[in-house]
Amino acid sequence: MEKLWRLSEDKHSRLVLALDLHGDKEHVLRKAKGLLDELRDYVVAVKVGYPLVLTMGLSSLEDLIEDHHDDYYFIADFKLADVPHTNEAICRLLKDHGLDAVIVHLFTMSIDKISEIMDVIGVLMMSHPTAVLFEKCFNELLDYGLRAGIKGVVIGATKPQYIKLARKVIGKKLTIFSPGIGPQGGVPGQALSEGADFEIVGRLIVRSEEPSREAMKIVDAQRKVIYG
Ligand code: O7M
Repeated sequence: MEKLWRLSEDKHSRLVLALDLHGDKEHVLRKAKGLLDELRDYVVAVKVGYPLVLTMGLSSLEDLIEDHHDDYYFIADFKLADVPHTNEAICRLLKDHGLDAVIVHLFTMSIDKISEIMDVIGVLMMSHPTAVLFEKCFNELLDYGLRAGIKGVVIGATKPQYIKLARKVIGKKLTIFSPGIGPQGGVPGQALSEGADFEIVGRLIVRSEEPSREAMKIVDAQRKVIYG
């Protein structure tokens, strides 16, 4: 994850944008491009998922990534959960389309080879209240992820006790990404103070009238935690 950490150090930011846009295709194309043009001083990585890709199409996404390849680390959030050879085929295609990292589920125990293709981030603890199976399997999922060569994990900002626990177990071995800030209840900077490395933020920024002002406020809160 050298690219991610290099961008983070250059920008003094730990902000990952969840580019969760859908609706009218032309509007989404304009909005996505506008946000990436506007947020490059504050946002380090961009997470793209099904709503965006199913709206804009893969070739438009490829163009967007090509235009901003040096500004952001691009994360494909398709939460892969297939058999090994299908996961591998998907990752090769994602890599060919310019993505830097992929988010996968760990419980299928089918991701061993994909860490050779691109950076892999495993879902360890989801942010919604009913994600109780993750709590039951926390240690096993983390242990498998480490053995499979993942580089990062996702732990919801709404579950701070698991951020703390994971950090204690893994030390500096993995990068922790934490979503669930704003509408889901997390407060900017709080997950970092519990031990997370990056905060994933969607609606707070993409639905704001002033996205760069919102991003700046979040990064200010993060800087207070990181630099004091
Ligand atoms: O800031 P929000 O709530 O608008 O968006 C949060 C983003 O993080 C959105 O893209 C979700 O799909 C994602 N997310 C969670 O909200 N909770 C999780 O537990 C996991 C994710 C995620 O990104 O998983 C990889």
